[in-house]
Amino acid sequence: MAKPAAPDFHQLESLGEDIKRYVLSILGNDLYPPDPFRYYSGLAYAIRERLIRMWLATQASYYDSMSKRVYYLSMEFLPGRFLMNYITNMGMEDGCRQAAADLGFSLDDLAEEERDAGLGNGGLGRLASCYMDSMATQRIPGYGYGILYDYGLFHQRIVNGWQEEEADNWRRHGSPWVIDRVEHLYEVKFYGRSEAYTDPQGVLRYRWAEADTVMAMPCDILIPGHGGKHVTNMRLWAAASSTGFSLRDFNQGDFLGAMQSKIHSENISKVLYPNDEPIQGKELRLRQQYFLVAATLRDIIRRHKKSGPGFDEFPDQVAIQLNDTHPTIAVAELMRILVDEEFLGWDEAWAICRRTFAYTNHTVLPEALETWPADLLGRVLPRHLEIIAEIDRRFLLEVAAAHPGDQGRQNRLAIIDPASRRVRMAHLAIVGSHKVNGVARLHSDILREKVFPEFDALYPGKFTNVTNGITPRRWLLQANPALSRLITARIGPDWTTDLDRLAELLPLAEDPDFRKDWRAAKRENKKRLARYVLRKSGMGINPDTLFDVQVKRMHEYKRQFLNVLHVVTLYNRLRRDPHLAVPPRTVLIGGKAAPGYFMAKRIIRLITAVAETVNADDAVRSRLRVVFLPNYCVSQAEKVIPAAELSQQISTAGMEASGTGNMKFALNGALTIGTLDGANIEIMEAVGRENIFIFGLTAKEVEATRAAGYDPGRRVAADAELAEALDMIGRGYFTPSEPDLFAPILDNLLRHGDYYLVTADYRACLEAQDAVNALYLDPEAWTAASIRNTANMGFFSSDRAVLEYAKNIWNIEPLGE
Ligand code: OAK
Repeated sequence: MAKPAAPDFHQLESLGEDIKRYVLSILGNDLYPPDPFRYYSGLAYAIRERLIRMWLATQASYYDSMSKRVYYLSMEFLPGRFLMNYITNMGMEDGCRQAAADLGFSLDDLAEEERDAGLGNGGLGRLASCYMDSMATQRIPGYGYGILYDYGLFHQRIVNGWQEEEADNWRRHGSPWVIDRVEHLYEVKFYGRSEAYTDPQGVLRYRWAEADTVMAMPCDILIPGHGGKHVTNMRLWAAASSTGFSLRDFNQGDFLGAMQSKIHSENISKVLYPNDEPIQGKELRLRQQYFLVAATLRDIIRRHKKSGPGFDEFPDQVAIQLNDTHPTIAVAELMRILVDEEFLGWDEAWAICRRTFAYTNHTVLPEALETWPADLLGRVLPRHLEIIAEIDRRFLLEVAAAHPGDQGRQNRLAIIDPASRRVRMAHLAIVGSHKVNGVARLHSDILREKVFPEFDALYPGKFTNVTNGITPRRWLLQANPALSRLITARIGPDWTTDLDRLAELLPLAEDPDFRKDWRAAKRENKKRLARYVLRKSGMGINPDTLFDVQVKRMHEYKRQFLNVLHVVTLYNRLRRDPHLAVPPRTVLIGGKAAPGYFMAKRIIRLITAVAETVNADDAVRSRLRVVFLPNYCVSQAEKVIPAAELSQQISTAGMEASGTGNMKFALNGALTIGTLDGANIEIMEAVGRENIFIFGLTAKEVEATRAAGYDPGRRVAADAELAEALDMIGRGYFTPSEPDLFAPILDNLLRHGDYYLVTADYRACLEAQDAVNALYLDPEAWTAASIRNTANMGFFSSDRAVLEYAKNIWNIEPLGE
């Protein structure tokens, strides 16, 4: 495929004039002095105008096709920045560079002015955004639906070594990409009660009485596919009060009282919950979930009715994908609409529901399986609790018929746990869907065999796997121009939409000239990252050292602590032997901790403490540097990942559902050091066992080790280097003024059984790191392995993933050209 030709309506000639006009007319600003933020905004509006024209031009074909559509419901999307992604996907890069230069700016500097749209916590939200890009590129007719939070994920600052959170008011300076559709407001109800009545035909029916209402306003963000021929819409709902404010209270002088109900309503879309695991029992979170679901189903049904067919054809026209259990109340809401408002019979409505919904599970952490107290759910959504109880009653009859007399099984499978009276959202999602998928092969096996085996027995064939993927447009083409140019020069540009084509690079791993160019591209990215680190933290890092990177949310199961133990051990070895034959290293670690996650915050403090000590030690500082990268986010990932040489993916086996960072690193030529967890296993199979550093217990061994009663003390006693590292951390070597700071981390390890098995995998991790060092000392062999990583990553494109969903779960054909 040749580079996409810019369609006429891109109108690159007038771009410069358009930018200036927007600075004046939309921003109401002077052109002088030339302020980069103003010019970024002007450019953004100029792009937005072209994008809307494309959207209108392509919508017609979309509607004409009358094809089935998928609705991807997610409480989180994590798009990051839009400008460069739009420009690359629309094929406007050269024109935009020229226009920016004519105005006295570099396009890259303007792009740096954009704030990330951080409307997600991590993996689940970023995956949703990669899927939007791939649906647009692969012309799969669909929509993303979510919430337009006023405040996204907090900004992380490091103050005296500790994480501090700052509110992320991402729209404060305007958001050119968000199109408010004020004309399509919907009402969403909460509270009140369910009221029985008899209709004129004498049938007993139910309605929702005395409810409060909140308005849902759709705000659209358009997502252009690569080549600019197809645009997908991400519709995010913003909450608005239905009543404005109480004039009566206001006139009586109670201004704050008058604002109360307005504030209560608008709180719904105020802020993203900053946890990367479910939030239990928070009423506002439940209201957010229902708000998304109610507004979205109204929109879907409106569109369905407009296109003609009745409800019996609904599942042939509509597929709804539940991104984890967060939007699962949709099962009860669709039943409510069909039975209470459209007057369908229960069985008919239920068949429609089950054929419409599918559910993706993104975690096996037991503490992360979402449940709601029935009382709370019944107070906020009274009719839904009744409907869930009825779904549960009928479902348990099915279970009883299959396993007569097995009350234990009924209790285990029940949607409403009879013991705790909590609603198990995963059970509702499984019962109400036709397919349930995990996000990597191991994860899907664990779901079937360990987490939901009795559901799997009851519904053979319902459980399936779709291994995650990432978009090669953002994560290679756009983030890594140096490597993309090199790849395109050798194999042409088609890899951007057909990632398997990267396999054509394989023979080039044997070509010394190509390896040299490959190393030069990596070095350019390392220099770019070094400039960034210098700018952000004032610290110089050396591009001629091994860049060893672990960036992801801070969580005990991800084992940033194991990484620290390796660093401390390496530090000790270097202090003992300054001539040790290992390559100099820069260890970069970044990630946010949930604000209430005590242990994760302590681990950040440990990393910053170790960094302070190591970096200040003249005896080792030329051989080892440690950097904590504050505020890890999508735009930072775009700089860090292309520069990485070693990618740390070291979770306790069986605990990371898939991981997607692992894919981004390998695609950019980093070698992985990792455990046999999540998608690491499939990455190993793809790139070859000799091009990856695998270590540690397998998921089955983790289970067996725990079952046998693991004793970390014995392991520590038998390993002098491990004992030394733990001892230094435990007695305050890195924080002499606060020697007990890390006692809680060590207690967890040594007194509470080391649940994440850090000590069990320590020695294997060090041996794998020895192999890393040995290979890195042979640059030609390392580079060949790096090329083989990139060349074998075709499978991990999100294009492949969404096409699998379309075929096996949604039953949707991509639209033709
Ligand atoms: C967040 C909240 C609740 C449940 C799961 C998550 C989540 O982010 N899970 C992550 O999803 C990613 C995308 O599937 C996976 O790659 C990660 O392994 C998983 O932790």
